[in-house]
Amino acid sequence: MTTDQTALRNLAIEVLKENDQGSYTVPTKGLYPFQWNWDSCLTALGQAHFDEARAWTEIETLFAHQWPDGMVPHIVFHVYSDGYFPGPDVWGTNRPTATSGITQPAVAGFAVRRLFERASDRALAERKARELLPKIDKWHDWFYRNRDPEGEGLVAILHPWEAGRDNSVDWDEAFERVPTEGIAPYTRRDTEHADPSHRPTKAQYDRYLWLVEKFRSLGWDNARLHDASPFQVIDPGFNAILIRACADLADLADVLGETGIAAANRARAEKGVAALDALWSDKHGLYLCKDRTTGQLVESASLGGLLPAFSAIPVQRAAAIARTIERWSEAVPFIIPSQDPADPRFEPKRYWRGPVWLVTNYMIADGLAAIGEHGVAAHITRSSLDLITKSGFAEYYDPITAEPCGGGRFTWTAAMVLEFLD
Ligand code: 9WN
Repeated sequence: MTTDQTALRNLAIEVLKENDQGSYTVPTKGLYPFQWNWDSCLTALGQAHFDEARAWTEIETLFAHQWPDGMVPHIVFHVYSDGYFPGPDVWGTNRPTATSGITQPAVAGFAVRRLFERASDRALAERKARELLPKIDKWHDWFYRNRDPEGEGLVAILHPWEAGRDNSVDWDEAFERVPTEGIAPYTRRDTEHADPSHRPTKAQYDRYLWLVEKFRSLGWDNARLHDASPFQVIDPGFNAILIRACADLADLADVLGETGIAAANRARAEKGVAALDALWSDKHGLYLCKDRTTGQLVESASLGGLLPAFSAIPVQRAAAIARTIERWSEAVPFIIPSQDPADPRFEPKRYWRGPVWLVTNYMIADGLAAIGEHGVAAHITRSSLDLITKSGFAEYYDPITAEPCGGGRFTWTAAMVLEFLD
């Protein structure tokens, strides 16, 4: 490691420690004062670089709040704070420790396998992996039971916050069918912490809230939510993360001699990979979302369509994704933008409608390196580290100017830097 890299590494560790609340880490102070699901699992990968035990605790804490039906919520509201909206009172999930009522991308299976493989404390790793294995399996089972009722092999998200790509262009059409009448008056808090012109719009927030109120009126009964939701979108990125997690959990279960869990997860991954192919678009060189309520593919070339490179899709598909990233990189100096820069709906500073995010860069680079696309993977890594050097540990970045956007001193960005420097 060069002196500059060591300095960057130390700064990243500082950010992780600063946001550490003891047994969980907040994404950033102010804007996000609770524990978020996929943030925590990716954060653990960073923590493992300097404190393996702390990394296991991060994921353990999240899974201590798994619902009895198997869902792992997207937010755990450990300590009350009125700094974020919507808070626990709006969700009304009646959990012993308040949580939201929806989930997030299932990165846990991937993260736990990676932590296990790299662990230097083997005894600790084996104990923790054995404890987490059945919990993660139960979450995966929950996904396919509740979000794939017809057994097609792909799960639907019922709320854009589940995808973790809140205001992606991918949801625009489906959102037109989500009403806004009757929602309770509300005051946003995010726009006090971040530039409002970079955040989702009021029209989008109205719909986020309508869906929350609808699901709350159904008592957060997951057996009813899917069919009752006017928003059911099959996101290839979300599915690819789940497929990768199933495959990784299967491999981990094999090592630990848990053959039942291994077989179930391998079958889920294989069925998912086969089903994903129906979402491929030759025109865009990536996968598209499918709106389950209409059965139509969504004409939006986004990051969600590149993320399947993280899962075991056919090599020619992953290679085509690499070519798409190269094409996009001719239009913007920093990659990977979250929307095709040639799309008129591309907005370089508005959250998931154009900006670069290090977590998605990490997952795509990981998948491309695994199939031998080392050139593009190295380009993604370089671009990620250039952004940090120029603009610090921001939530996300403008792919044209490298401007740091959203929250500052951001946990998962710092965690990914430790991974990229490795
Ligand atoms: C809603 C915490 C989370 C990330 C998401 C990101 C953003 C929340 C918000 O922040 O979402 O869950 O209020 O904007 O979109 O991916 O997990 O960092």
